Amino acid sequence: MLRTSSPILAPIREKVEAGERLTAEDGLVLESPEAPLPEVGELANLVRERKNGNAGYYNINTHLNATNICVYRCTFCAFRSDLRDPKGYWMNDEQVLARGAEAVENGCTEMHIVGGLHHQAKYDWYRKVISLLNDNYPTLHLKAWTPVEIDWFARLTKKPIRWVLEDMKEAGLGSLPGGGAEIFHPEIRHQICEHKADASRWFETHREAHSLGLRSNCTMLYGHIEQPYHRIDHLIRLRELQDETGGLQTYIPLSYHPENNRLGIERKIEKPSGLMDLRQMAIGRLMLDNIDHIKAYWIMLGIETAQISLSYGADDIDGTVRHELIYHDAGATTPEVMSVADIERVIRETGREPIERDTLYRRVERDAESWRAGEKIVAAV
Ligand code: V47
Ligand code: SF4
Repeated sequence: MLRTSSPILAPIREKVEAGERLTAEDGLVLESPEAPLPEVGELANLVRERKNGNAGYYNINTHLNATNICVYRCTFCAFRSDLRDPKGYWMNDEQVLARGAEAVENGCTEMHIVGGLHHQAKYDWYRKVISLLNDNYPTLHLKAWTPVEIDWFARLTKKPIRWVLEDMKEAGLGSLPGGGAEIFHPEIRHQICEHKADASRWFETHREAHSLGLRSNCTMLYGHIEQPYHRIDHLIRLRELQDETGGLQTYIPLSYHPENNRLGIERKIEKPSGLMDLRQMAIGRLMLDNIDHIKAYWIMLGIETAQISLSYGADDIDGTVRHELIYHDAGATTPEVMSVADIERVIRETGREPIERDTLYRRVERDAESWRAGEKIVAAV
């Protein structure tokens, strides 16, 4: 029995206890300052426990951003660079391969690959990033390209999204990360990333990926110029896709970071508070009743907030990570990498049992020299 007692949350508490789906109106109640955060968190924690027991998932992974040069100018982005900016870089085959070697050396099961849309790069260069890594390091799962990139490749090749995904899959693509979602509602999307793939292209990409047997993740970038109803609209759209395809593995709420980007510099938007971070974590868990996992990305949240998040709906804190740029360029002060011993300690301190998973949420079993992915960890829905 829960201890929640706030009248505004009573009808929601009844639904959560009965395992019933929450409506958009319920979502707006959860967003309201009158809904006490500890009680919202308690409800989310109930759902987390029901779905994932005492598990605290992590993986051993690394990031690759093979170029930061980008034709787009998203107003929240601190990572991108112009073509002639000294900060700009574009990796060659040797540099990409060196990252693969380093990843395998460090025991990684996953490489997270996203980046800019370079003005001069041809489609074949992006394909080669995948095929080079897959051919030389076949044990690495390549979680690569957001719908923004897949849409760009479709424009470059003048082919449908499905063709691009099939071709990338043949090259070695393993799954899609959750980025590029930002805020789907056009009132906000037009202001923060007006030219890149819109909501319908984002959904088309994930829908096609799922129909090809690829799994994917999803995100929401919150805490800038959006209102609560934009966030709830975003979550409901994700829930509808999941009802249709079942291909989304995890939801990652992304907290806006204001340094070195236009929203922060020109519009003076500040970083959301830790309380806002926890509320968004909990609301994600409560609204997305059909997605198995909620990720508290420690690089972005900070280790302490990621730990608390494991009692506010999250069951995963992402990976050991290495070479992260997107959040560090935008002001994140978290370490560049966490060792396996540290990540396990961080999870254990919260009372959860650390479980190493691969990208597809299969338990990873290791001996001294090698590892293998075991059975899929099935979350109770
Ligand atoms: O799409 C960019 C966001 C995303 C900022 O799938 C920013 O496992 C806050 O999607 N402040 C990329 N957010 C990161 C991402 C991700 C991260 C970890 C795991 C997974 C996964 C996916 O980062 C972008 C954008 O929404 N972003 N700049 C910023 N200044
Ligand atoms: Fe380019 Fe992605 Fe940054 Fe937008 S968020 S400017 S698409 S790198």
